[in-house]
Amino acid sequence: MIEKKPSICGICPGGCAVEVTLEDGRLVQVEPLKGAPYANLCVRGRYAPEIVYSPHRLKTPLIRTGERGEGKFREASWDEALDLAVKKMNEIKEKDGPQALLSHSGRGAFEQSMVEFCNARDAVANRLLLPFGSPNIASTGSLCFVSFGILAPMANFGLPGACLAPDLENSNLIVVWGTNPVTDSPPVFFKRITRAQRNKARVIAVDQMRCDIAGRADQWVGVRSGTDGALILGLLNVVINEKLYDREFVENWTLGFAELREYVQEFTPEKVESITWVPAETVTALAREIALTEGVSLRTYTGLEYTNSGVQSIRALYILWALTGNLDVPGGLYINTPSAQPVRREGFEEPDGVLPIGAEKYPLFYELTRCAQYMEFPRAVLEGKPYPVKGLLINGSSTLTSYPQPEIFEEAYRKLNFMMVIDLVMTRDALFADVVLPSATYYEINSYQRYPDYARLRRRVIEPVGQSKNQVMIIAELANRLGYGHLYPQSEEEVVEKAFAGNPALLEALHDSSVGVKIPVPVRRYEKYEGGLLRSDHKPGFPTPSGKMEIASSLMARHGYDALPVYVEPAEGPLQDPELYREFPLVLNTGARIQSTFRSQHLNVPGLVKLQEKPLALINPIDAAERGIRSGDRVAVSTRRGKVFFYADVTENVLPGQAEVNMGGGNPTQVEAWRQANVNALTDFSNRDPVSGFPVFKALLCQIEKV
Ligand SMILES: Nc1nc2c(c(=O)[nH]1)N[C@H]1C(S)=C(S)[C@@H](COP(=O)(O)OP(=O)(O)OC[C@H]3O[C@@H](n4cnc5c(=O)[nH]c(N)nc54)[C@H](O)[C@@H]3O)O[C@H]1N2
Ligand SMILES: Nc1nc2c(c(=O)[nH]1)N[C@H]1C(S)=C(S)[C@@H](COP(=O)(O)OP(=O)(O)OC[C@H]3O[C@@H](n4cnc5c(=O)[nH]c(N)nc54)[C@H](O)[C@@H]3O)O[C@H]1N2
Ligand code: SF4
Ligand SMILES: [Mo]
Repeated sequence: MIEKKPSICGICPGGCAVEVTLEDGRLVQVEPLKGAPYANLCVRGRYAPEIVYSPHRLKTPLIRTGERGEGKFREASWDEALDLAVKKMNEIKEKDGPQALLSHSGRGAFEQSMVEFCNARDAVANRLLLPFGSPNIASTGSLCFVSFGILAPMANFGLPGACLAPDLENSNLIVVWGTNPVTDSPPVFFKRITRAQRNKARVIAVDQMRCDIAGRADQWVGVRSGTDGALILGLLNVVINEKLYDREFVENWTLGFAELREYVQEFTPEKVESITWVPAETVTALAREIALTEGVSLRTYTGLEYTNSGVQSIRALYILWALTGNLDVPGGLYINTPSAQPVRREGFEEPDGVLPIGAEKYPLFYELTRCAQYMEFPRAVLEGKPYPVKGLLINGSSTLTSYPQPEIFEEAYRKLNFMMVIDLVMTRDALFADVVLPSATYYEINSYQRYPDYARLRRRVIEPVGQSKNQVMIIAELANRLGYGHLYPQSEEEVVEKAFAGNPALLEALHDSSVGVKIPVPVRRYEKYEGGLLRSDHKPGFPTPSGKMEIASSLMARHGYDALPVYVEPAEGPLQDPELYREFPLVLNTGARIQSTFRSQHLNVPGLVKLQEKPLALINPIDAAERGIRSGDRVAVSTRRGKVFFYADVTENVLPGQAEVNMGGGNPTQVEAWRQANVNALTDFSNRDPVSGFPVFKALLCQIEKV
């Protein structure tokens, strides 16, 4: 029997509206849902049938029988596996204290009900361990999003990044800086940018390579990886010295302008050219265009996060937007009023008297996320600093492919008393676990999806594969066994009811609708800082300690960082380490997204692998010619840390002197070429942004040779 149903894509948390085709109850095809809002469908979504029925899916709980990392397991029942997990957790608690357990969640744990019922807000760390007594909740927020989405905007404006939304529809100029919206999931910004471009908005992309969006932009500004901070200070130099800034805004709403004016003097366009490789004329022209165009919006994301001055560079970028009169004006960087989404906090207070690991080393990260910084996990396990950690729970994350120098994390995993992994497939992390639990995909669960202006129910499309379960229910079962199940919903029905508890009429409408229901959105108001709309006391200004936009940030200063958005050269870079540069003469950038994979995922799905069978190292024709390299050649990419093999893609899309290398390889179920190519064996565990603790993934040095 063939059946078509409206549904929500179940492959990533993007929540695209789709129509699924079922043949005798089996998912066979996915298409965009015609006429519905948010009906995007990326190539990964199209391959859903191959993904959900992959032979690599975990089917039952597993208990380790061999050595850690060896991959020997036996099947177990849910009861046996969960009982064992809870027994081990309680043993650690008794012997070493509850803080000796840490949880880490990642990109597989972002489904909305998971985020809202199981995670701490913003940093998406699973808070299961808080009632257990441990403050050690961590997530990929230790290396993603938090710099751009929390630390930088909070230091400047007292607002999270979610409040800063480019008003693309009204822009005359759109600057896309260090992000490739084509790979967003879903690509909502990309669609909006394309539409704006058709309506005559000019688009400029500032990127270390000619990424998709840069190829479609009116202008690509190619910048040496990791040097955006200098470029932005150079733009500020021109804007300030040519008096192109918004004087009224500076006088009334900023703190620290005079110090900034003095600091940017050294960043002349000529000096900036020598640092960033962006021609001095381009620096001057770009500064003038941003300052003189009315309605300039900005979209940025991860491209600036992974350098030695990541947080500061992002702060500088937002400051440039504000000073050029582009903050909260039509066509500019619009400020959404802080949202009043329900936060389920009851029973989830942080335990007293013990801070999560990383809190002392990265105090601002801790203050604003209340999470552990996972980069400090190996030290806690291997050196007992700041105190010993003995147990680890991982959900929806592949840390050994996503964190730098996986061998350091592996060494820590070998020393643990207990480790558990919840995933769809056997990851390299899972090989080290005592207990491995099979998660269902989002096609196999009941839940809901809220968009800014729309809501839908997620209705189970197919039965869970094998004995896999909805991860929210797995967490709830663990909580039950730990004695605090009352803090969690006990069924999927309860999840949905609780999610819309504040709006029963909406829930009723959702139950009656197969495609979803519109939600009213507040009318737009600009320059909200003047009208007291940003602060909880309704006074004019920003919700910062001074009430101003803090160019000189009191929050940064209070934690011992530079108050100004200072630029620091990449620690492993041509200017900072000329001797190393002779040995490793290419600037190394890693991990720009490709469409067919999602970080380490889908490299075991034949249809998607076919789209890019091999992990690539992108290199400019000039550098390739010097090395006798042609596209398709097997090449060794080496850094101070090691050597990994990739395949060359010789392309003008990367700047001469620089290389872009694919990320995601290194997991046991992946096809051979990718499995052998974990780029993070080349990146550096110790080289970090001192504010966020994020690893410097995007500004390193390498050599590439033909094999
Ligand atoms: N060198 C370099 N390294 C990087 C980056 C880079 O650009 N360069 N990017 C960084 C970034 S931005 C991030 S966010 C991290 C990615 O960090 P991770 O979150 O570790 O990334 P993924 O590889 O996507 O791993 C997600 C895991 O979740 C599983 N999963 C998928 N769906 C589900 C589900 O429904 N339930 C459960 N339980 N599991 C599920 C998948 O099988 C997969 O194993 O990597 C970082 N690492
Ligand atoms: N298909 C697909 N989609 C994904 C993911 C995936 O793995 N696959 N990952 C998801 C995740 S975890 C995240 S966090 C988001 C991230 O979303 P984005 O931040 O948009 O990620 P990218 O597409 O890698 O775009 C980053 C851009 O920054 C550029 N860049 C890198 N370093 C620098 C630099 O130093 N300066 C400048 N100016 N540019 C630089 C890169 O060349 C790249 O074009 O995407 C998500 N979407
Ligand atoms: S972006 Fe995510 S939700 Fe949308 S189609 Fe792709 S995989 Fe599915
Ligand atoms: Mo990410």
